[in-house]
Amino acid sequence: MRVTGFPELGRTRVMGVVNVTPDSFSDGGRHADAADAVRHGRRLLDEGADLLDVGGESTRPGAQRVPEQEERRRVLPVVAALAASGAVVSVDTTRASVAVAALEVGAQLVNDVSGGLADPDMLPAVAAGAVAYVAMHWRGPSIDMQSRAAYDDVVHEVGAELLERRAAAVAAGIDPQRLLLDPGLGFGKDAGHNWGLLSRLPELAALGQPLLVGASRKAFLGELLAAPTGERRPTDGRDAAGAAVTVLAAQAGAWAVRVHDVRSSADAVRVVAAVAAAAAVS
Ligand code: PMM
Repeated sequence: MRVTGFPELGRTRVMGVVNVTPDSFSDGGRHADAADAVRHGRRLLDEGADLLDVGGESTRPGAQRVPEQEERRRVLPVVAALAASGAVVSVDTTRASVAVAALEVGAQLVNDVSGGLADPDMLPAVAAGAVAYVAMHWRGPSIDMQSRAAYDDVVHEVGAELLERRAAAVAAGIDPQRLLLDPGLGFGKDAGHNWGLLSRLPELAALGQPLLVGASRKAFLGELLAAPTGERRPTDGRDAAGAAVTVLAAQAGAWAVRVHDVRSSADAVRVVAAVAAAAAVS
């Protein structure tokens, strides 16, 4: 599926995560220093990332908001340095002001986990910037989002709520050709909801917008891979499962997967594309 401003690759893209946060659940603290974060981003590019998602505010369940000035201080130098070296950079923020500042220093995509719900200025700002926008499914701030994890039919409800965000984005002037949707695995969803969404990705793809899927290192993978004692597999032991989700997402035609371990997903999307190409000629 084409997104204006991005060349056709014939396969799912790999978005490498660069969290510049002291408290993100999966890699928090490792790249809190700007120079470290830039080095990490360059390493992810070497490992096959097609684009980098730079974020300065943790969204893990229970997380508190980061003040705007602090978010800017964390994110902008990293976006600027990576964009200046030729990387395609996405900014992971729910604040319009941070998104606009990131676009000014070279970001090409805005990844908003709130789908425009956290900041009323976000959708008009993205429309004015004429860049790609990821609207993720979200039912409220991280501090108490798991209290909203109640669905009769998770795929149906997430799909309907994503279509509402699409309508709002288009009404604000965002070009549908630049709009991506994301089911928001783990955001106001328990493990069963996440597996339900992954089991029916083609229905989400049928909403008609390119999809981004982010399962990397999330708690539901840790629960699946728990030790016999019941202890969840730690985040750094979840990457093979993450690559398996990448295969599922790529087979469903996702535009991109958002991952911490780039190499395994970069390989996985190429395997899926090779099989698809072989199927097309056989
Ligand atoms: N997950 C996280 C952060 N940002 N953005 C999108 N579009 N989709 C996601 O699933 C998503 C996201 C949380 O993960 P992290 O704290 O490891 O970055």
